[in-house]
Amino acid sequence: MAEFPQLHDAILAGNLNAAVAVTKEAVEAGAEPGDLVNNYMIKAMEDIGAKFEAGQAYVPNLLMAARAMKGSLEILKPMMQGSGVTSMGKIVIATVKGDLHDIGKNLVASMLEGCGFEVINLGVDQSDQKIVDAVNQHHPDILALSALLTTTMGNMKVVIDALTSAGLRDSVKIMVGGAPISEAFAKEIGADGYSANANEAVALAKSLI
Ligand code: B12
Repeated sequence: MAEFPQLHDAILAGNLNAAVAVTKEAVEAGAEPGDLVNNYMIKAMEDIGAKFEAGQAYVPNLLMAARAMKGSLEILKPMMQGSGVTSMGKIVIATVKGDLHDIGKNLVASMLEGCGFEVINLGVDQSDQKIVDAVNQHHPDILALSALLTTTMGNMKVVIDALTSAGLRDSVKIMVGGAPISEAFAKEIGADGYSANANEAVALAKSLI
């Protein structure tokens, strides 16, 4: 199987043009989107995160890496989406208030869409009120919440409490994820499920429905 280390390096360096070019080349060479995402792209984001933590990279580097990752994902997204003819169920997905991280959430959304779910992606920094309004409006089978910061993960509980107050908690299953989230945390806040990555998120969504 062909290897594409340049894809990892382009995202790590935050080089959007190179990331897009290598992604296109890889697709033309017959690479599987899942292979590119899991083996090169996510690895590059982990590596830039580790550099940031070690003081060897700064916020602009994170932003550039994120932009390159998104550029590659845009090319792969159509290949990850199914025919959309039948729906496995409806999912509203959002990153909670105060949190601007959306790469993982969008990856989860793309995988879910690819596996036949109808996905309504609310975006980042979504308040409990906005999320409650969306649940009220769309009546999803599942609400999927993402948080990447230890300072914002508590807002998942705020959303669950707001749904309970609005009398909507029992109408929707709630799944949560993001780097600082764990199974234990999901249980603690009263969510119905947690998964560590986009592949497992699909299996989880199927099991919840
Ligand atoms: C890119 C990035 C940014 C970008 C985000 C761009 C964007 N559009 O998303 C920018 C530059 C904006 C950013 C800003 C900040 N960031 Co930042 N960021 C990252 C970085 C490097 C990568 C995140 C990422 O995209 N990973 C790749 C994706 C694919 O992985 P993922 O998000 O974890 O998602 C997967 C799973 O978690 C799961 N998942 C995710 N969501 C969901 C949802 C559900 C329902 C399910 C089931 C699964 C699931 O599936 C996904 C796919 O497999 C991480 C480091 C890291 N290694 O995580 C730091 C990191 C998250 N950031 C961090 C920090 C500190 C910040 C800032 C505070 C920095 C600053 N001083 O300004 C700000 C906060 C801004 C804000 N208010 O949100 C810290 C968080 C520390 C902590 N414990 O809270 C990290 C861990 C870096 C570090 N090592 O210190 N960041």
